[in-house]
Amino acid sequence: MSRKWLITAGAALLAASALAGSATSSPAKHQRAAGGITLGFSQVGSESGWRTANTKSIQSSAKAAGINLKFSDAQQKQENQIAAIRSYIQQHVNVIAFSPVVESGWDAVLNEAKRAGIPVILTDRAVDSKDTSLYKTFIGSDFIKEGEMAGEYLAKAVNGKAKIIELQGTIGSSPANDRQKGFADYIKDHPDMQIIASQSGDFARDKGRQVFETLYQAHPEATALYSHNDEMTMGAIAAMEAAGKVPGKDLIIASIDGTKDAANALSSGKVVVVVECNPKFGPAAFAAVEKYGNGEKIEARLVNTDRVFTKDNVAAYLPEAY
Ligand code: GZL
Repeated sequence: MSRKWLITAGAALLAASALAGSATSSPAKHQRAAGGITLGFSQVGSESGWRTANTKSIQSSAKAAGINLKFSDAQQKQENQIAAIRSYIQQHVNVIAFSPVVESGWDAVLNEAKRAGIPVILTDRAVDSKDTSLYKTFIGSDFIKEGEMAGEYLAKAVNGKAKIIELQGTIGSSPANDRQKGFADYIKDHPDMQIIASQSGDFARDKGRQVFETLYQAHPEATALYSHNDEMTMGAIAAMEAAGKVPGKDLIIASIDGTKDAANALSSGKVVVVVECNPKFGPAAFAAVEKYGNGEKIEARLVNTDRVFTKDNVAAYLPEAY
C-alpha cells in the first residue's frame, strides 16, 4: 500500500471527521469523503456486553469518519477471522483491523496482508507474532494492570486472606493470559491469598455459571471469586444464589469490564470491585488510522485508559455503563 493512498485517504478522513464534527457540514460534502477509505474489520464475536459496546463504538466511529466499513463477526473462531482477513485482502480494502480471538497463529495471514501492501491495526487484543512489522499498532487496554488492580482491591477487601476461585477468559487470548498473570503477580507477595481452583468460562455468562458451579461444588471452602470479565461474574452470582449463598458475604468478588449489570451488582454489594476495561475506543482507533494515513508515525502500542469502580464511585459511573 503506497503511503500516497493513505495520505489522500487520511486527508479525506481528516476532512470527514472535521465535517462530521462541524455543524455546517452538508451531507453532500460528507458523502464525498466517504469514498476515501474502505476498512475491513474482523470482530471476535458477540460473547459479552463488552463486545457489543465495542462493536457499537467501532461502527459509529467509522460512520463519523466517513469510512466504508466492512464488518464480520467471527463467532469466536480463529478460522473465521483468518477467512475474513483473506477476503478483505481479495477485496483490496485500504486498511484491515481486527481483534484477534487468541494470541497465536496469525503470522501467515498477516504476511499475506503485508505482501498485498495493506496495513493492519490490532484492536482490543494482541498477537504474539515476533515480527512486529506485521501490524502498524495495537490499541487496547493493559490487561496485566487490570489483573494487578483486581488483586490489589480484592486483597484489601478480604484483609489479605482468601481462598480464591478464578474464572479465566477465553483460553489463549491476550486478556485471559495477561489478567491471569497480573493477578498472580500481585498475590505472590500475599501468601494468604491463594487460588484454589482456576478454569476458563470463555468470557461467557452461561459457561461462567456452569464452571463456577462445578468449581464451587468441589471447593466449598472458597471465600472469593476473581473473574476475568463481568459476563462470567454474573453467571457465577446466579450459581451462588441458586446454592443459597450470598455474593458479597459468602464469597467476595472481583471482576473486570464495567458493564451495567456488574455496576449494579457493585451498587448492591454483591461485587466489591469492577476494574474497567474500556470498550469505547473506536474514536481513538480511527484517529490512529487518520494519523497513519497522513504519513505521521503512530505509536506501536496505544494503551486505553481504565478506571477502577467501587461502591464509593459506581453511582457516578452508572449513567455511562453499557
Ligand atoms: C478485553 C476483551 C474481553 C472482555 C470480555 O479487551 O477482549 O473480551 O474483557 C470480552 O468481556 O469478551
